[in-house]
Amino acid sequence: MTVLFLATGNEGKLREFQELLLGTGLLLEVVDTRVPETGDSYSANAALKAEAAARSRAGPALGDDSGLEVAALGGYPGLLSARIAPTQAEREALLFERLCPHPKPWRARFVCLLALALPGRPTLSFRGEAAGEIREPAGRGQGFGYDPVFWPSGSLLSFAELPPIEKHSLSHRGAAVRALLASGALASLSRPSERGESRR
Ligand code: ITT
Repeated sequence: MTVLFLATGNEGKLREFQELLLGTGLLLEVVDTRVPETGDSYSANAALKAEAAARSRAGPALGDDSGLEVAALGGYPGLLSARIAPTQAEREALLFERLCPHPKPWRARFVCLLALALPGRPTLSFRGEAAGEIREPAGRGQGFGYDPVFWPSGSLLSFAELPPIEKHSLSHRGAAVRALLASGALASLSRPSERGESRR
């Protein structure tokens, strides 16, 4: 089985990648790189994470940089989504404090940039987005991060309340992983015998 390293310290992301990559024949192994996210874009930060993991393990690695962008706040917290306050409860409190003066609906989107670093080859990048709105939290204790306060467009449930398979069908991460799978870049990692091809 081919090992694919995943550069993350976020358990919620790990669980989602395990679910999204089920059936690909790839074995995910976490590398907590803790690289400083000094890039000025999701794409740059995702590449920093993936390349650090690929370098340290000398193998193919994925990095995910994602964020929540609220239209009325000019895209805040965006790149800073994980860093506007020390705990998730404080991040949400800050978000609602800023949103309070603005009329509802509070339109927002999640963005996910996925970098695939392959030793000796250029890093590839895949993007996914999910449109929706911010509402009072529902489904606390389920999902992760901002899931309880985000309702994808057309859904009666928050990301936290949706069964994982339904979240994946609507989510920014699900879309980025589908783009990655469609590119064929992962298929090229597994050995021919694992792809069902006969050896000569
Ligand atoms: P890494 O170790 O992978 O960098 P992180 O939590 O620091 O983990 P980011 O820098 O990409 O991740 O920050 C993304 C922020 O957005 C972070 O607070 C996440 O919890 C949140 N987030 C990303 N995807 C999410 C999702 O699907 N649902 C809820 N919150 C999400």
